[in-house]
Amino acid sequence: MLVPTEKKKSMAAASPQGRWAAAYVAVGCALGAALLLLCWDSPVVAGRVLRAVPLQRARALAGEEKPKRGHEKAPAAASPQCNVCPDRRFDCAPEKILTKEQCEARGCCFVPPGSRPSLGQPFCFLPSNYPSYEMKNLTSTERGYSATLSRTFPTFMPKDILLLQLEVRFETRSRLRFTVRDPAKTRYEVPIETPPEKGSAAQKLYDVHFSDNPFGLIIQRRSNGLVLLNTTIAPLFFADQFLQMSTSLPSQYIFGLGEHLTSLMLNINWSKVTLWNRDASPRPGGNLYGSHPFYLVMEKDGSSHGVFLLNSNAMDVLLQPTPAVSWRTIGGILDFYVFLGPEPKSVVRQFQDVIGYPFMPPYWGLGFHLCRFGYTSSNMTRLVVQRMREAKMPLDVQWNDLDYMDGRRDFSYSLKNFGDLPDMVKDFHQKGMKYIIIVDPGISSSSPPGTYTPYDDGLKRGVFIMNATGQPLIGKVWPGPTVFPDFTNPEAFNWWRDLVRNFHAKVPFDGLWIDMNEPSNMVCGSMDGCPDNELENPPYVPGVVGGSLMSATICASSKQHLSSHYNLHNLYGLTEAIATHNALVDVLGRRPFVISRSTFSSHGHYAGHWTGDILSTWEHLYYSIPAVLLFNLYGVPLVGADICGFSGNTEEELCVRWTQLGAFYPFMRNHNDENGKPQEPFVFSPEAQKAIRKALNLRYTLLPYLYTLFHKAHTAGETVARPLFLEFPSDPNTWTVDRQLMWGEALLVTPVLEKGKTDVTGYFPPGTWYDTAAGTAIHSKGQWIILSAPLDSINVHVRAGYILPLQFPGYTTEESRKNGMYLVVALTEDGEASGDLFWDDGESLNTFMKEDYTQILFLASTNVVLSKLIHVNSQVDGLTLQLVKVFGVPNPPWKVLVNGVSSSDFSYHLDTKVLSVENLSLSMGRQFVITWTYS
Ligand code: MIG
Repeated sequence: MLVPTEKKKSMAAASPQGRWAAAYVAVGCALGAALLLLCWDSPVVAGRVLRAVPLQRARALAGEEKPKRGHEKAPAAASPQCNVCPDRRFDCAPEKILTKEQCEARGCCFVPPGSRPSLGQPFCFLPSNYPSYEMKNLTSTERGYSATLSRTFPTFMPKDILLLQLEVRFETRSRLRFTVRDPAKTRYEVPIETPPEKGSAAQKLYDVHFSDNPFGLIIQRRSNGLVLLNTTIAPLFFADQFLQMSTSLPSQYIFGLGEHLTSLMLNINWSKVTLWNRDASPRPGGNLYGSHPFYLVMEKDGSSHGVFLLNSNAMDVLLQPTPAVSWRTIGGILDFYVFLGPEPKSVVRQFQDVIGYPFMPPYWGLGFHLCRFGYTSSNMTRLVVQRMREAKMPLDVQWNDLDYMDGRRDFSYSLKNFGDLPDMVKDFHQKGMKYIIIVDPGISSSSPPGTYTPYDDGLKRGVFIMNATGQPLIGKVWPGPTVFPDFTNPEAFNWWRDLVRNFHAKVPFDGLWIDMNEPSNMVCGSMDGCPDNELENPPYVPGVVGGSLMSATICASSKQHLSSHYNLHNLYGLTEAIATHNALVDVLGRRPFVISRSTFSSHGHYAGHWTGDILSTWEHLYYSIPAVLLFNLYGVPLVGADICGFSGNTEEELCVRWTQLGAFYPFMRNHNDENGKPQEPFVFSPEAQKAIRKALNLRYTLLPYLYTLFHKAHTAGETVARPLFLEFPSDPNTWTVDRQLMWGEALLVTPVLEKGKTDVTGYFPPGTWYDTAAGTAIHSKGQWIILSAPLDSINVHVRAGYILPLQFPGYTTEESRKNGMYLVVALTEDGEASGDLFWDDGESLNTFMKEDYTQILFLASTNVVLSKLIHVNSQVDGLTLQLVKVFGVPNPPWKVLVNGVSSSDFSYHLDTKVLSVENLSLSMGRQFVITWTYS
C-alpha cells in the first residue's frame, strides 16, 4: 500500500501517486471557465477528473530535457510549463517585484492579470515543471522512513542546500512527524522538549505515499482516503535562509497560525500571515505578539487534522484558494507534525501532547482582575480597591502597571508615590485579595554603577544579549537605555530568580505580568542600529510590520547563548515566561501566576496571555472572541482581552457588554491605557454598575465549573473556552461561528457585540439548551435563534445532559470558596445528565499528582440526582451543597427525597419546568441521593 515498496516502478496512470502527480502537472488553464471550476476542487478530486498523467511521462511528452542552469538564471528547461490556473500558481518572486525579463530569467512564468481583475495570484509564478528535489535511497526505519533529497539545479535563492535528509516517523497512531535537515551541517532547531513516541503506531490513522521525482510527500487519512497533505503541488525550497514547503488542503476551513487580529477562520483567498513576534497595535494583517505555527482543518465529513511546523524563525504562511498552504520560513529546519484527530478535540490534544499541557492556575487567578496604566500612587491604587468594595463588586486581584516603579526600572518601587507599597500589598492580602505587578525584560543600563543591582549583577553574570561585537546590546525601553536578558542562558534563570526573590522579600506580590517581551524596543535594533549582514537583511524578509526584522525589536544578528536572535526571537516571550514561572515556583512555593504578552507554542504549559493593546471599540470587542478561542486551540487556555478595551476611551454601554463577555474570558481583567478615561466598574451609572455587578457575580458563581475545566486542560489537554465546532464537528454550521463561545461541553455564551442592541442572534446546535437564568428550554434543530438581551443580561445556555457545579459568589474567591455550592442539572428528554467537580486548596503545587484533591461525579437519570465520590481529601470539609436546580422536569413532582428523607423544601415552576430543591445542607464530601416522584 505504501509507495516505498514500489517506488522504483514508474508511476502508473492508475496508481494514486500518478493521480497526484497529475494534479501538479496537468492542471492547465487552456479553457477559462471549465478549468476555473476545476481549480476550486481539491487535488484529489481534480485528479479524478483529469487524465492522470505520470509526471515523468508528462515531461517526456512535453519533450523536455533536464535543465542545467545556475542561480538567477532559468533553472528549468527552455520551455517552462506555464499553463497553470491562477489559483494554483506559486510565487516565483516572493522577495521582490520582477519584470517579465527578470521573471523569465528565473525560469518562471510571467502572466499579468491583464484586463481581468487580479484575484491575488502572483504574476510571476513557478512553472509546473520547475525543478525540485529528487528523492533517493528511501529506506524503512524502525518507525518510518528515511531518504535523501537532492537537487541538481539551484533555485533563485542564494545558498540552496542541494542535499537533504528526510525522516518520516510514525510517532503514534494519530501522530506523524517528518523532518528535512541538512545532513552535512547542524542547523538551528527549536529547543523545546518534544515527547518521544508513545505506544505503538500500529493501526495508524494515516498512510504515507511518496513521489520521488520531483520529491513529494502525500498523507492520506486511511479511513476514507482523503488527502490531508500533498507536497507535490509545488517544489520544495531549502536554501540557507529560505525554506518553503507547499501543501494542498482538503478544505477551506482552516484555523490557527496566530497571533493575529482575525476572525476564527483564516482567509484562503491569497492571504499571507506573518509570524514574527512584535509589539504592535493589533490590526488585521499585521504580525503580533506571539507565534503559533499550527493550523487545524475541518474536513468535509467533520473529521479534523492539524499541522504544526516546529520552527521559530520569521516566517510567512501563504494561503491560496486551491486551497493550499505554503510555509515559508527563513531559517531552521522543516520539522512538521501532523495530527490525525479525527475529532477536532483530539487534534488539539495531540498538538498539546507535543507542546505540553497547560499549567494549573491558582483558583484566585480565575477571579476578577483590575488594572490600569496610570494608577500613579499607592493611595490611588488603594482607593480603587476600596471603591470596588463600596460598589459591592467582587475583586480578587489588584494590579499595578509601570507606575509603581522607581524610574520605570524593574524590581524597584517609587518611594515617593508608592512608599507604603509593602503595606498596601499586605492590606490587600488581609482582605483576601492578591496583588500583581508588571515587569519588563528591558533592564535599565544607565543607572550610576553600583546603584542598580539587576544591571550590575546581570553584567557580572553575563546574562545579557550581546551585539555583533560582543558587547551587551543596548536598546531603549521605558527606563531609557536598556539591556535584554537572554533567557536561553541558564545563568539568566538564576539571576532572574534572585531578583524575583529579593523583590518579593520587600513587596510580597502574588504573580507577575510580563510585558514588552517580543522583545519590544523603542529604537530600531539597538541604540547603534544593527550591522549590515545576512541575518539583518536576509534575501527574503517576511511580511513584517515595519518592513525589516529589526523594526520595534533588537537586532536579529545579536547573540544569545543558544543561537542568534534571528533564530530565537520568536521564543523570547516563551523563555521569559519559563524563567518567571520557575522563579515563582521557587520563591513562592505555590502555583505561579504569570501573564505574558509574547508567546510561542508550549507557552500555555507555563503561563497565560492577554491580547495586548486592543482598542476600546465594538469591533475589537468582537475580535476578542476568536482571539480567546484560538489561544485555547494553541494550548493557552488562560487568556483574555482587556475588558472595556485598552487604547482610546471606552463608553458605558460598550464597557457593560464587554464585562459581560469578559466574564467568560478564562482570564478576566479590566485594563486601561494611561490616557484613557477611567473604566473601572464603579465609574459608571448605577444602571451600568448593576449590570456589571451581575456579570461579575455570574462569573464567581461559575468558578467551580471553570476551575474544573482548567483541571481537564491541565491533565487531559482539553480546552476551556472553546469554539462551537469542537463540540459539534459534524454540524458545519458551527465551523465558522465566532461571535459565540462555549465553556467546556456544557455552556454556550451568546454576547451582544453591537451598540444599541437589546437582542442578539445566536446559533444553537441541534438539541435542547436551557437559559441558565430562567431555566427555560430552547429545542433547536440546528438553527439561528433571536434572543432577548437587555443591557443587564448576557445569554448563557446550558446544554441538556450536563450538570454544572456552582457556588454562591463572594467578594473574593477566598470568600466564595467557603460559600454554599449548588448544582444546575440540565436534563435531556430522557431525563439524564452528568457533570463533575475538581476541587483542591486552589494554590498548592501538583495537587493532582500528589492526590491531594477531591473529585466528585454528579449523575442524573430518571428522577434521581446523585453524587459519586471519585477521590476525596480534607479540602472539601465544610463545603456544603445547598441547592439543586433541575431543568427540564416534565411534570410537577409530588414528593422529593433527600438521602431517603422526605423534604418539603422544594418548588416547581410549571411554565419553566424547573424543580428547585432548596435549603439543603449536604456535605460535598459525602455521597448524596435526591429523588423525586410524580403523583
Ligand atoms: O508601551 O506598561 O500592552 O498593557 O499598560 C506600552 C504599559 C507598554 C504595553 C502593554 C499595556 C501596558 C503598557 N505596555
